[in-house]
Amino acid sequence: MSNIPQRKLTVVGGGYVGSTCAHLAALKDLAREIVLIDVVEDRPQGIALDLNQSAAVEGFQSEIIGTNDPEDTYDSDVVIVTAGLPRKPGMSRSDLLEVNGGIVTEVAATIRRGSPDAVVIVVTNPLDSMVTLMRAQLGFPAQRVIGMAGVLDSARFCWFIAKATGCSVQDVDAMVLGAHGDSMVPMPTYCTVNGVHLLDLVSSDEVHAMADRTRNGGAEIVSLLKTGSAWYAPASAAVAMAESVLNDADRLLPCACLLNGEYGHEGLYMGVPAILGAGGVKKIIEVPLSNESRAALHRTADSIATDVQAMRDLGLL
Ligand code: TXD
Repeated sequence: MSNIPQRKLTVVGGGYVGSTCAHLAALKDLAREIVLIDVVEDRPQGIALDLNQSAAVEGFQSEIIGTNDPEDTYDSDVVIVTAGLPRKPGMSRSDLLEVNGGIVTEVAATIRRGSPDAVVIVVTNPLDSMVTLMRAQLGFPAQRVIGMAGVLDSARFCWFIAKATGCSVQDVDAMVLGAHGDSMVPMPTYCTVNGVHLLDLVSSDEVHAMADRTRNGGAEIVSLLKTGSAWYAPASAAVAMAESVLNDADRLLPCACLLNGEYGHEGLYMGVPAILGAGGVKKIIEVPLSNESRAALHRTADSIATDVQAMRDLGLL
């Protein structure tokens, strides 16, 4: 008899990110049932069988259910949405707007109908636009519709800091706010290695180089892979958010949240530090900003607003 909590997690999209989310969630025994749904026939069923057959070796008790039937996702506590096309080399995230907008609209209809109390974590790109669209289509309270980007972008920054300082990545804390795109805002003044300030460890030129590499982190992997985009770190980031919600862990994580005056913006989704627990976003944390970071956050907000307007022009919103 399973002794893990009676909870249901759905992962929409059984591609690279989605199947890795299901795997990580199972390894953490995050939910009794982990539903993996995709439109491609038999694929999620095959992945689920493969994952379930790893349970005997890994010792997890979650059961993965692979399906093409939206009804199997009903009554989910948390839904991670990864359905949609990834970037190809040379594409910007915004190039995915129209096609992924259609997919997100379709997925929202199923969630609204079958999982009206769920917390929804959007992963699909272009992230800030897709989470905006998801919220509009769902009509859920904003604290229950969150975008995943900041945890990933911060984790990338952490890795570069660990390499540059020669310190263990487990001691590195880094923060990246703003849009999930070229205008994202790495925050060096909030980066520490076990309390030691980053700028006391490396030169500001090195910090700028790492911040640039972080901004370009997704594209660097896209150009190496040739087809598709990153999936291991994105899945880790999405599952960390789901875990904080399902376990009511109150982790402070950078997430795309709907701003209501915070950071000088209203009605706009943007990456900001937030406390995530039962019910989703419990609180958005406002941190003091340098003039440079404030200006960069305004620029990032402008780029998100441009994409949101493009969705309106396409008739998606
Ligand atoms: O930081 C972030 N937010 C991101 C976002 C980091 C990495 C990847 N990011 C985006 O996630 C990426 O740009 C894509 O938009 C999504 C998914 O990336 P992934 O690499 O997993 O793409 P795949 O492997 O092509 O998988 C997408 C799956 C594929 O199996 C489709 O058949 C499925 O989505 N799909 C659907 N599933 C369910 N329902 C519908 N309607 C549907 N449409 C397509």
